Amino acid sequence: MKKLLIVAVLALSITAPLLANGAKETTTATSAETIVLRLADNQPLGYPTVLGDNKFAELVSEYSNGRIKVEVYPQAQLGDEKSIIEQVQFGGIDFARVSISPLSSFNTDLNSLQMPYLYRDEAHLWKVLNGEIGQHFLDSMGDSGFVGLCYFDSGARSFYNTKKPIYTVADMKGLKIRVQESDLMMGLVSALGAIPTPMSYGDVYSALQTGVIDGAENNWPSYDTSSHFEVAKYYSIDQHTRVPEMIIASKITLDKLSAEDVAIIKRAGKDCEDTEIQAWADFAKKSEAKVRAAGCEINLINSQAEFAAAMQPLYDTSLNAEQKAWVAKIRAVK
Ligand code: GTR
Repeated sequence: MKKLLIVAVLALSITAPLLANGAKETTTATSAETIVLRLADNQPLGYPTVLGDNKFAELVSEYSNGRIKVEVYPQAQLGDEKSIIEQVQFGGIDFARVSISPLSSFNTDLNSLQMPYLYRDEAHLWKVLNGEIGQHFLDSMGDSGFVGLCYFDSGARSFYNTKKPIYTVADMKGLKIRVQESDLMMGLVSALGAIPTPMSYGDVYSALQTGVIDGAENNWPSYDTSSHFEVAKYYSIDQHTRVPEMIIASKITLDKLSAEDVAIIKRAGKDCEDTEIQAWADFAKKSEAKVRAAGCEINLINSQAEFAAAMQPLYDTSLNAEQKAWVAKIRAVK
């Protein structure tokens, strides 16, 4: 009897680590097979994307009658954004909510969706993402080992720094600006005469504090929740990019599931978008009010046209012919 127990325990400890990465299946005598999957996000609890992730998990559970459980790991618990993406690619993590900037290192076609001053406004962005173009880019993730499930809002990004307000392109000259790990973002900052420094999000606060960098760029909610506003108080609204975010699934994970379960996951992905978009609108307003009340010096740049003109060469240098054609299609959406 004792021997049997030991064998059982041993068997469990051998199979558990194998199953811990990717689809984890637990079977009990009475319940049907339960599938446990993990979703990573580098934003904190309560952040709009994490609320969207939680909705996704809730819907997956609801649509599968509790058979599929998605565990959400916020706050970069499973690693920084780049390493999360790599882990999803290799099936070590099942899902991640990520910005498409670092994701574009894995699928450069995504650059077409995040070019500077590409969208006329938020409404234009959502018309593109919710239409055929958006679907095309979700589907295009397959070649790099992902399945794109849905888009989340992340507003518009602007520059902030520790030194001075930015009004003109000349004001950017020589500033060391942290960028996400993305060639496009490197090029964008260089085009303004500043010095791009790629760095993971979690390292930016201390780099600003110690003067390793002079500034960075982000939307209101990230400027707020990262506490970067405490150490870089000049926020200059130039809104150079609107960078959609995505929930991606690991192709390796989804390939292990039944067609029915994949359909459940895709449906939950689509259906959780609205929760995040709603939460984003509220949160962005609150974050802006919070950083203003904290004494940040916030200004509008003099002319978006001047910034757009400086970045225009990127449309020639960082896109291939096919990607340029997608940009033209995006612009044509009315
Ligand atoms: C945020 C985004 C994060 C991360 C971060 C960054 O807006 O939600 O996923 O990409 O920006 O600048 O690294």
